[in-house]
Amino acid sequence: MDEAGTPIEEVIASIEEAKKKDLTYDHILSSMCTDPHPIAVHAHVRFIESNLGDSGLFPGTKEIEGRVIEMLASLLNYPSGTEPAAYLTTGGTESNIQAVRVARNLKNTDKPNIVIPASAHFSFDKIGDILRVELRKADVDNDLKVDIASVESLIDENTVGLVGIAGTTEFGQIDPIKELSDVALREGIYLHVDAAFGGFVIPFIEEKYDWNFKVEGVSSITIDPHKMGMSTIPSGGLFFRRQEDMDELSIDTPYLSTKQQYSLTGTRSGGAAAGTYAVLKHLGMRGMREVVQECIRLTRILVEEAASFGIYPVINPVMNVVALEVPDIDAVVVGLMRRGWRVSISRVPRALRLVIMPHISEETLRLFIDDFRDTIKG
Ligand code: 0PR
Repeated sequence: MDEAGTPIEEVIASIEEAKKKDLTYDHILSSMCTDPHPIAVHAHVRFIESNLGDSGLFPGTKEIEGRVIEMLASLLNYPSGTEPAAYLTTGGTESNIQAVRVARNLKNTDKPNIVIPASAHFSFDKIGDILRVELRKADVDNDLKVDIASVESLIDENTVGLVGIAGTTEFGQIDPIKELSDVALREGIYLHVDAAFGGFVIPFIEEKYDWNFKVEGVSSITIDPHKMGMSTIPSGGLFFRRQEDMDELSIDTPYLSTKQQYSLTGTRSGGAAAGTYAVLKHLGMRGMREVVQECIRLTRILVEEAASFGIYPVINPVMNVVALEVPDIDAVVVGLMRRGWRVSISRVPRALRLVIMPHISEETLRLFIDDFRDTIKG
């Protein structure tokens, strides 16, 4: 740091320099985040100093967190009549860490392992390391859903939990949660569902899936408002079916205004909680459905248009994530980047991964399709 500090105008000029280097979302087809809704930004700024880590000082913010939890609980079919065991996290990574931490602590073993789909998000690789839990990766079938026989073959007496993904990061696929639940119930094992992305999509698409607390064996769920929920970052949600499971996370906080804490982080953004509340309250179910259905409509246009020049998806998209089989994929990605587009490549199989988020308009999508066609034709 400089001894003398810097005048405000110069500081602003310097942050604007950096801001210019950042991309705007409009040409980004690789992200699961999007422009937050303006009402979320307004609410976030209004609560910018609020710390949910010491919520006795911010009872209004705490109340808002409670209302967000109620709204998310209804998306998740949380058993009614009980106050949800849940809190707002910093996102999918924290939620997944905390869920696996509970699963590990509930079972008495020196050599804990969890069985996750090979398609799981890389946050689970961090979890394996942090929590010292062995990761056993189950195969996926031709539809890129986790294979139940493979899951069963990996379970042993040290298995502390199973994981299913409702909306995989790379393909937007939904694992057979009901079948995983049957295995979990039969074997008496904890089941966590990672719906970080899908949690805000599945309730609003036409096809119906078993994926949430309606499925008896589901112990906990991750759902992220800062992805398809159009909230500000960082906003994640973590829900437990049983309060006593969440109690495994409880830490005494003697000198704070509240006696105990469940979160992984200490200081916790009240702004993001307020932002999340504001956008969900404003849009309601109908507004969210419109947002999701527009993303799905555009996804279908993309798939149809790509087929017209001989490019097909690896799986028929379930949600607004498409992976396209493209010859000479690295060259195509470079070509698209030269034209200003940001796209990504899935791991297995390697395919052109595109996420059609709310920031993509039909006009933008059609410009992309034109550039994509040209790039493919070389
Ligand atoms: N679980 C699933 C299914 C996810 O897709 C993700 C993130 C996580 C957990 C972890 O969530 P947090 O990143 O909130 O901790 N999925 C995307 C990814 O990492 C997120 C993303 C967002 C990627 C914006 C790129 C980007 O520009 O691939």
